[in-house]
Amino acid sequence: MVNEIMEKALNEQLNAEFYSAYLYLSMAAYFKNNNLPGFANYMEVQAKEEQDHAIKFYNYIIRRGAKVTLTTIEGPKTEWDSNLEVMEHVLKHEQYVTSLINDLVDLAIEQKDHATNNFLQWYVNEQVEEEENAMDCLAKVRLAKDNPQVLYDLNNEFATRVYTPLAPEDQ
Ligand code: OFO
Repeated sequence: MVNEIMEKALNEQLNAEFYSAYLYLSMAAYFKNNNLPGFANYMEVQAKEEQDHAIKFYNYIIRRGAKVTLTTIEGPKTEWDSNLEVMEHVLKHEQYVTSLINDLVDLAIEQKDHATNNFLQWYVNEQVEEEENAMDCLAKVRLAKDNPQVLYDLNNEFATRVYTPLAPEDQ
């Protein structure tokens, strides 16, 4: 059982993960409209992964005998000034998500909810990867900024990203 304070916080993070999925889907649409289908593919895969992050919270809340409360998902930004601005936004967003996860861990410790703390460690590790990927993409897009050939190659590279669902034990 999780207490009401944890239940509320876990539901908020469930919503935040769906917001991340919305945000990345919005970025995918931006890239589609700007004739960068590889970039769009990268963001579509990212959006699917964010849905997995959300469903992992959903499953955990239910397993702990608490109530899932789905609420309105805020509409994300739909326009950016450049590819570079999108990638800067991705990194900033992932750093923000890391801060949300860290706050949740702090709360679980404060509430002496060791099971939830343990559950959240998956997200702590995931955020290391998320920030690393975002930094990597940003560095590549910086290189491509004034070089159409690099941009073309990068678009092809991003086209190869494939969605892999979470393993059943991680869902
Ligand atoms: Fe991008 O890691 Fe979840 O939100």
